[in-house]
Amino acid sequence: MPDLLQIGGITDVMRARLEEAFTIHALADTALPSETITHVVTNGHDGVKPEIMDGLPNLKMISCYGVGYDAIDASACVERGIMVTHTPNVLNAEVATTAVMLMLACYREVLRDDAYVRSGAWAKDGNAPLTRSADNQTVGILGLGRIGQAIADKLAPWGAKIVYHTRTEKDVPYTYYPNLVDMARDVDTLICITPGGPATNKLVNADVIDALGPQGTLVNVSRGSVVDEVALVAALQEGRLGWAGLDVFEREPQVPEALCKLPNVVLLPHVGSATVETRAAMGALTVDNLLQHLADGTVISAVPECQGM
Ligand code: NAP
Ligand code: 8YV
Repeated sequence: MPDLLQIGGITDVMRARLEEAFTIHALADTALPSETITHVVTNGHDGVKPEIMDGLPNLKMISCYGVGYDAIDASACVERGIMVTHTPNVLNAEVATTAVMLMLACYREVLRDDAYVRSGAWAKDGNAPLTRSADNQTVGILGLGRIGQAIADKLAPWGAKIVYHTRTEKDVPYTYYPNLVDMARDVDTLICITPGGPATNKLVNADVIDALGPQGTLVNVSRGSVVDEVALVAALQEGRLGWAGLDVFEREPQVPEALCKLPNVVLLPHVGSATVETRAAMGALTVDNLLQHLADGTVISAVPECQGM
């Protein structure tokens, strides 16, 4: 059977299916048969480090268990004729739910009020302070792609006015902002859902955060690299930004202590797609891509860079 290198975790269902077609090797295996590895299964966080890719001379395909593939150098893969696949679409609804959940949790102070009940403050001090309504807000989506559109759809029942910023204008019924600072100035909430990588590094900088302002809410479900975390913490501490709901961080799983101490943030451990149902769908597509490539050299969901291969 061909040799498959596993980087990062996979589910039992994925393993059982893969074991029928491949011999699976763990990255930590000291007797790793580097010369014969033809396929890699990895995820959006671990990716494939350049030094690992360099050590696999016969690598033909990388299947990423996730849609974001910024931890894999897809251009280098194209040069070497290595196919890269990912898991678009099957997680759109789940990640959109996470974004909306973070937005609602910020507006309605879910964590503060949960603590209010648990601490006994309700009985001791009376009703909790009022919160802000999440209805009828102007929401700016940074990255109106597959997931961005799903977020816009999920926000419709809340009467949100959707506007967006991307590099290219889309054929959608929402106002387009070619300039991100201008959009941040005009919205109540900014939701980040672009890919990570150099092109979006610290796109949400101090200027964008200041434009969002003291009444503004920032939600990040994209990658930690998209937001300047130092600028974000300073703005939240100084009241220049109102609230932040974050699923992703610059140095996961490390989260700045200063962020953890703030009352005006909701923090999640990168769980945007992490439900049993959605991970099953992502896992199935990850394995289907590997098995199809093994069978006839084609794949179901190549990353854009590899679509001409
Ligand atoms: P997609 O369909 O490719 O959409 C990406 C959007 O970002 C497009 O609208 C694109 O438009 C825009 N964009 C790209 N580069 C940009 C830039 N430099 N400036 C402004 N806009 C830019 O991707 P998707 O499937 O929606 O996924 C988006 C990302 O979400 C993934 O890559 C991943 O990083 C993240 N994600 C996170 C989780 C989680 O668990 N938190 C789960 C899944 C995905 P233009 O090309 O016109 O700019
Ligand atoms: C996963 C993600 O948690 O798909 C993505 O881009 O960020 C998440 O769905 C990640 O890929 C790790 O598997």
